[in-house]
Amino acid sequence: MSAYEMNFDGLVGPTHNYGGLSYGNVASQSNSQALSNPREAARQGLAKMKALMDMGFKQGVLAPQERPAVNVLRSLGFSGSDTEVISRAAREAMPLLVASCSASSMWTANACTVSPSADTADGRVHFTAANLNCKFHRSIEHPTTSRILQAMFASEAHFAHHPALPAVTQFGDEGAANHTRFCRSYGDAGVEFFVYGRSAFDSRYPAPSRYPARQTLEASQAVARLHGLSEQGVVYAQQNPAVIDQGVFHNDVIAVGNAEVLFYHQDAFLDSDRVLAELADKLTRCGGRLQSVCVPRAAVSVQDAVSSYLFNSQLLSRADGSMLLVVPEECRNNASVWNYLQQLISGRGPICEVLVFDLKQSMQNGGGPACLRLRVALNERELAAVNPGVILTAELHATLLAWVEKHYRDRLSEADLADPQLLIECRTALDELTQILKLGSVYPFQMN
Ligand code: SUG
Repeated sequence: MSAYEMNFDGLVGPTHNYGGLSYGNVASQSNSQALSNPREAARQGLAKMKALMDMGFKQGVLAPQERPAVNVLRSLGFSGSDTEVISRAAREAMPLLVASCSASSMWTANACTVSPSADTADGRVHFTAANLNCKFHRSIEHPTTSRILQAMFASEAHFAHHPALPAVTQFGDEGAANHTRFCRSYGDAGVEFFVYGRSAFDSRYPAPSRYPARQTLEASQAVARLHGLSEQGVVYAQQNPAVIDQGVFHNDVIAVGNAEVLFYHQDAFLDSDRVLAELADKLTRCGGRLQSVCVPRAAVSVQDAVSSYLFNSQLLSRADGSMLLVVPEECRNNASVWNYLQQLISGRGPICEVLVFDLKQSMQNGGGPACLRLRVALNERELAAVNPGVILTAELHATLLAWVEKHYRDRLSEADLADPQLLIECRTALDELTQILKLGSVYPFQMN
């Protein structure tokens, strides 16, 4: 049976703003308080989805979340009518209002971890929503994420959904941003590669000293257990704490993999040789052959990798087996990165083409092409069981673009987040969106 990788991109929500909320994420911190353009952000994301769909890649859409999250503000003690809740939060605790307005669910690589059916004990596709508990504004995503995923992948015969892990630092889980799957072809059993920043219980693992390590080994192990992965089908690796301290807050900022290819920076992992040997060995047992493409620090420094987001790229298999690297515009603007890429595609390696997208609105918050998408490998039967409302077509793309033009503002400042009109605009837009994507009621405001 044929199998595919489908990318579900996050549709940028109408409150996209620069809140400076992610300590350890250099872009988020350096663009704090900048004026955002939610309409442009959503257009940029849709343009990428459309271009990849037009090239023949299977593309889906993941809906944004309800923001401002009035229910979250209520849980923190703000009371009264919805507009009173917002104005009280604005008066008394602006940082909480900003956090409850973040459109951060757009980075769907962090929505959950997905294991395809070929890898799991019960032969279903497994999803574990990520607790994202390192940052308050992201820790509030998972309940709605779970409802949206269930509305998209509803068939119990094909899909299994697990709630987020306990929301404590020992089980910090950032989802697919720290998870890569290697395989010979998408329908074959593969090797799932979990990269963590620290261990919660074992102090022998070195931890970064400046910035937080968001993912723990124990969280990755719990996800592998929940999904019923075999020991032979899993490799764990520790991220180099020195690169976390330089702004590599997720593994997908320093490495990307697809099928049999791992594209990574020389400084990405601790104990690189052992990690690569284990990956190669386990992939061989699945009938594959690991091809690793290491970018030496002499060619691209960690700093350039972080500012250009070279590794936060999508590595996609084309019909002829060669690979395409989808990178943000910032790679073209960085001389050493762009030179490296020119050499890469003119060489004999598996990566033959580079495609550039302008994703500046998302990039300014530390979200590149890879952050914006969740990968789900599906066989034909599973693909047929996906809610058709979320599968991108030319018609859906046009509808979503018109929906964005109708509902989104083209500028948003921190002060605007307290505007009671913004709440009405967002709810009107999201209510319409759930009908467009045929999701049913997934937002707290739809369930009261
Ligand atoms: O979690 N930025 C996100 C970016 C997530 C990128 N995802 C991946 N690498 N897969 C984060 O740090 C910034 C929000 C703000 O500052 O307004 C933010 O949440």
